Amino acid sequence: MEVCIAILDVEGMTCDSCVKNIESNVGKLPGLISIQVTLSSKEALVKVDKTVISVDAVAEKINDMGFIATVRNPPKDGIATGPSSESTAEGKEADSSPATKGASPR
Ligand SMILES: [Cu+2]
Repeated sequence: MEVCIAILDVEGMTCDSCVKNIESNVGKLPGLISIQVTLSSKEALVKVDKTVISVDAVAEKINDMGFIATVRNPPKDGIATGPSSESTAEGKEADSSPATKGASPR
């Protein structure tokens, strides 16, 4: 069991029964640990066992019900964090080579 928590943006909810509807339908999915839908902020806090079900599948289920659900924080797959880690590695390389060159002449 591997717990994954994600926030989904859910468009199209108009009242409290939409919220109940999503919570009860999505709550039946195997692997779903908990779902908490907030009407005012149009979001759903979803906790799943990702060895059983993906967050994307939960979003799909909500879409099937006539809403528009998008995953706000995609589960870590390494792609989203690429640019920031790349710039850090570059900075370290640029730092270390001038330091070694500068140290030997003196
Ligand atoms: Cu409604």
